[in-house]
Amino acid sequence: MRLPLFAPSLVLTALLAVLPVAPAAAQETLKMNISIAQNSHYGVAVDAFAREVEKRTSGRYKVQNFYSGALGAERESIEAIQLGTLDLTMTSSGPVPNFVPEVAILDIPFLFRDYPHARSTLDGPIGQEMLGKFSAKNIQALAWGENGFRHMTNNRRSVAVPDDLKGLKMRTMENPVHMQAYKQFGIIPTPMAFTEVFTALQQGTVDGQENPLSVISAAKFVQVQKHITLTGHVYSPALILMNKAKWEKLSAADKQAFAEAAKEAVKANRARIDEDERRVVGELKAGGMTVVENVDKAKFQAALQPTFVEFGKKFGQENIDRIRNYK
Ligand code: EAX
Repeated sequence: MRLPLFAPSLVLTALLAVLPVAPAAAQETLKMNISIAQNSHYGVAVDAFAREVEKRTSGRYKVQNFYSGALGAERESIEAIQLGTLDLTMTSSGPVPNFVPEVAILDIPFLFRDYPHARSTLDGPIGQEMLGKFSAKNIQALAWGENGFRHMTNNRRSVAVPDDLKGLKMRTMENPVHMQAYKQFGIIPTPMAFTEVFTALQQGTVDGQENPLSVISAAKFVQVQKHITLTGHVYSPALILMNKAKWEKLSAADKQAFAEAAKEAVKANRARIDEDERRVVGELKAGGMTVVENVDKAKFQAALQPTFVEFGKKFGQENIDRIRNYK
């Protein structure tokens, strides 16, 4: 059979339609990875970051976001940023002390009174000075973001007092400060990457976990956990990190653009947390979880007293007090 004469031109037209149009100016796409879902307090932040970077560099830089640990968990992301195989991440402070030990002081339980205290400390000289510590580790820390105050969930029992935590097998972050404190509670800490937690809870590898309401909601833990207690036992900061060589390559104006974009990201991040703090408890109750809301936090704090003495020696009590009393 003879092919109709117009066939080649049709093929050409079809091909042209699917070929991408070449960009007018040189353009670089940077990869950014987060370990939790797009519909989350990190998702809104990295989306805002991408939007602002593109806008503020007139499209010369684009940020392509990957969610739910598509390019790895948090520790892997930080390693990849050091190596330069990943450009950017927003991560909790969880695995960070393994890279920048000075920052571990922020992971001490009951260090911050409330959100305004934590935010103003991180935005002020204490937080800004700590951001500078990353550069010796081949990382440019663009900004402190936020993960939130962490609460305990589990499948064994409703936790009202610290003694109720004894013997619970809980997934913890790969964070030495958290693990030391949770042992003091009588918890059996099982460190693992966040990307493995849902399955571990579902299969009963661990009884519980602890995370801010924003994470508990984004990860749909209501499907695999029965009890939550609003212990608010530790504030969990987050960070926007970038490969240092990529940062150094930016012009002064582009550095400014990235820094401003990071600020916008943090705004979106904190606004979503404020909203989650109002919304999520209702969502968990509606999903069938028992919620212990009125917690005698002083009891939980008192239970950690021996650990606080240890932390005082390790980090310097005056450094801890400087943060505790920051106004
Ligand atoms: O960064 O690992 C964790 O529990 C973190 O809080 C979570 O992934 C968000």
